[in-house]
Amino acid sequence: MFDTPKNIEHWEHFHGFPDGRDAQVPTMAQDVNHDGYIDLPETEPVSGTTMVPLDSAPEDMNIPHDGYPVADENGHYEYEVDVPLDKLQAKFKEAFGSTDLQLDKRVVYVHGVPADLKLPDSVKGDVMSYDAHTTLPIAAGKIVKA
Ligand SMILES: [Cu+2]
Repeated sequence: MFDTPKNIEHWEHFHGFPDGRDAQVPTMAQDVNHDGYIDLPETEPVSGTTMVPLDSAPEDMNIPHDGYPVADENGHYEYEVDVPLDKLQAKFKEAFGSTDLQLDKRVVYVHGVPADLKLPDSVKGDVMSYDAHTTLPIAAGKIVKA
């Protein structure tokens, strides 16, 4: 990733619908409260729910924690991890009732703006002890088969 907010951790996951609906990337149409931000709750109608973290151990499916990549001074980071697919599928089944990840129906989100960025109160997205600064989407992309 290039040009992300620098020196902070960036949560990233694939999001999707457990029922297999084809998730889409958000557009400005998702800014339903017209505050200029597409926050996490506003993404859900088109992109579904948070499913699998792209963190240090995706197979653990541990979403709210500090195991995500951290951008450097230039807002750059690289992320690559080998995932034991059998473990991920077992965990995915616990959460969503199927071992089928349906990657072609999912959308990848990257999140995270600096904690000192002033956000309007209308921006939502608290997850456990993390607030909207951590969960605010900064990028989204549809997964396509290479
Ligand atoms: Cu996410």
